[in-house]
Amino acid sequence: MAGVKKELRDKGAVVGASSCVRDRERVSSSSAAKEGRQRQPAKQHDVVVKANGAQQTAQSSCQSLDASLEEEVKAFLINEDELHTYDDLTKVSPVTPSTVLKCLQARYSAKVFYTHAGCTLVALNPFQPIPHLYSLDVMKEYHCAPQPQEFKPHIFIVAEEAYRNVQGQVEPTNQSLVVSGESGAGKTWTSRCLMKYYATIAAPSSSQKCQDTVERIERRVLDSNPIMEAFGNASTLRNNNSSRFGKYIQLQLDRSQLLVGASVQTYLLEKTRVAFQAANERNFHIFYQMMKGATEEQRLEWKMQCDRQFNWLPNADKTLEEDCFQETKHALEHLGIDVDVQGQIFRILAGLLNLGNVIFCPSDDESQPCKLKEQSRGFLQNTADLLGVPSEELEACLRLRSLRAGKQSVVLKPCSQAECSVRRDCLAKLIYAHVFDWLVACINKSMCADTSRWCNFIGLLDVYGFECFTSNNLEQLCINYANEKLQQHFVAHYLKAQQEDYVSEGLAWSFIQYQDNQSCLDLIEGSPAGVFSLLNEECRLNRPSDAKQFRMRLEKELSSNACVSWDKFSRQPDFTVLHYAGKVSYQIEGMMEKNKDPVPPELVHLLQQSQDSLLQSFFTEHSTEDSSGRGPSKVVTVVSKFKNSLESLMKILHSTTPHYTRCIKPNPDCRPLTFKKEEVINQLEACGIVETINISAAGFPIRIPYLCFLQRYGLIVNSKMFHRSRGENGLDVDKDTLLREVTRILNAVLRRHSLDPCGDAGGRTRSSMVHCGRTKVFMTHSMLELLEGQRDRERSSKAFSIQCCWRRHC
Ligand code: AOV
Ligand code: MG
Repeated sequence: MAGVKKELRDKGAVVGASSCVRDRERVSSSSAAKEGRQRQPAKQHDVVVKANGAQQTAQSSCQSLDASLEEEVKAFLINEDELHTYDDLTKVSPVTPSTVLKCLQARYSAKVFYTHAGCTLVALNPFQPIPHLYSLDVMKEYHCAPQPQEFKPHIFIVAEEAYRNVQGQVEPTNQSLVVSGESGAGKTWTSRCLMKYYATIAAPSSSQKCQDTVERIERRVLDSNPIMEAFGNASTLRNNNSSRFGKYIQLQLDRSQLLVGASVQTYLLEKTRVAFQAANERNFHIFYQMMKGATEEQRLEWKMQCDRQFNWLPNADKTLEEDCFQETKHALEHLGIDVDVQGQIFRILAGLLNLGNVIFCPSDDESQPCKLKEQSRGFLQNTADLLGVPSEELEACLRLRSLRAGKQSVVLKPCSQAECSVRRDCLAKLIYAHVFDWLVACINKSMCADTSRWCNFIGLLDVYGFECFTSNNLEQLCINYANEKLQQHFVAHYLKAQQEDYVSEGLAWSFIQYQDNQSCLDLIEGSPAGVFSLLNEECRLNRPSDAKQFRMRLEKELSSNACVSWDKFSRQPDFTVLHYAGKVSYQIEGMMEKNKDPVPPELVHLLQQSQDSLLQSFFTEHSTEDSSGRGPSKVVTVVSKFKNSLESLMKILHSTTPHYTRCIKPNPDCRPLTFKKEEVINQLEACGIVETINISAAGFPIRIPYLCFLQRYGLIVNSKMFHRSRGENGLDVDKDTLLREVTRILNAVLRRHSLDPCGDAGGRTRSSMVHCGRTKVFMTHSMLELLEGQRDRERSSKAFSIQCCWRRHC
């Protein structure tokens, strides 16, 4: 079937670019038996799409469910023992949030974690390792199957479909696997599985020459995970291994579909975490890994003795699986970062931990800069030693601000206690962000193949999931904005596009209501009145930021948008956004500063003098152009940068064929095998799963232009037009004639399968399997299979008669 789809696609047909290849069920009873599945009820939404008047003759008038099937549906719904057998939520009937929920719950109890939802795969997080679910044998099984869609739903079906989609194209068609879901739902886990899958199945066999290089690449690709997770993930209230950055990995494939390289693009690391961790949360894993995994010698060198308490290392006693220093070190080594360079990185990070213990206290004399707490002096010295800078200069940078007085002279102004702490935190964030970016650059250098070696890619998107804490600030606004963008991409791609195509093709469509999140996006990114633009404007004014004033401004400018609300009684100025996934209140205090993210030039200057060659290289003139904070024209705010990077990501996503996986977190406490209905239904509704199911169930994933249809299937009725259309002069007939011929072919096939074109037979009416639009034939996969089967039979019988004729001649 993959080959057929490829051929059709080359001719401009849309052949289930989505993964909704699930309605092939009733065509062959043998395949149902093979799957060991029960015969499932026909789709309730067979009745949703109706042909317009002009094409009514070519359509079936039978739109209702077969009575006996209806009985079956009812019986099915009552018989809850069977619920877990439904592999595709589009087959649950009727599709309502409650039936979908029941089905998912039944499957979860039966330890079945994947379920199709039309064009989307729903993945429920088991919160415990499931032995054998992702083993090498399972991978091979899905990869080698002629039709993996017929196997149990699995993330490997999505992976395999994307892989075959790339393979089948004449024109390169890149693929994207978009994994979404809220924090802790299982996105990163799923991305890891996908990477393992491709690193396994896209590897060349041992007999191939390039084995050495490719094996190295596979290993590097996989090794990028523990590194990025160690430096970019942390334990939050929602997830012990929460991604604090977004990533899009492109797996580069050569002409033979082999993995030859990869590149990774990251999005907005939550660097504030290095200097601030909310109650019961932790810093990035790497710090804990160092603390737990260092040898005595290293501890001494890094000034991280066991009895030391570090302010920026809270909850160090929590034991997490993520604390695996050895694995991180091995991965770094495999990516070409040798032990010496690793030592440099760890020294820098140890410097940051020591910096966190540098505390200031107000000076007795107001004209004097505030002082260092006495206990902090040792930590300041440690920091200076580890960062390779003179401790007096480090102290001066933290306590004194230089101001230009006239053209030449510079005046040093003492900083307040609060300002000193801000400068300290800023230094830590600045350094950590550079370490992270440098690592990503190293990973890319080590994995990326030369452009001449690869021609297609499969992209894996794993961003931080939707978040709502008791206190939310700019970080959450950015994270949730990213999720809104992805939701819009999903809505635009599947829901809108499907419906609009039906309408433009003249098929009347009873529109299914779906939640469009455009107004929420307008609220955040709209210009000139949107939270981001107003925030930027406020930051440009270069005056001390006032949260209350800004809150008033927001209210004045944005109150017409229904997605924002204001709590007049809140103690802190805030605003509440109604996101597609729920309401979130954002604190305004501190938002402006975070958006400006100013870097005192003295800090950059200090680091440029560092004796540590690695640290110094991060701050060469060239690499600090944008971050030095010199001159207002150069300052690009955090939200502007983030918005731009997301726009580039969206452009890439739009240029690829997307495949969606929705991860669902079945309970808020990450407890194994615990299914909380309330929690699940909120996520299903928020991400539009129910609407997706409705549309997919009612829809026709395959669309073939008439001429292309005639050229492929005309031989079934020995059409004269078919022969002409394939001849040198092509075919020159009007649309109506073409439509009549197409209808003739469809009727012939349906009759041969005892499916009355104008009536109801065998539970499937023609109208539920195929429709003729203005320029294309719309059909289900079942119909495609019937046509293909018939075409094959015609071709072999013709080949047989030619052979006989040839033998007679001989
Ligand atoms: P996330 O990526 O969606 O959250 P993760 O992928 O980190 O969530 O998953 C959270 C935890 O759930 C993991 O650490 C595993 O313990 C468990 N888990 C997820 N999927 C599976 C699975 N298929 N089998 C077994 N355990 C699983 V965030 O990054 O916070 O948005 O920012
Ligand atoms: Mg994650």
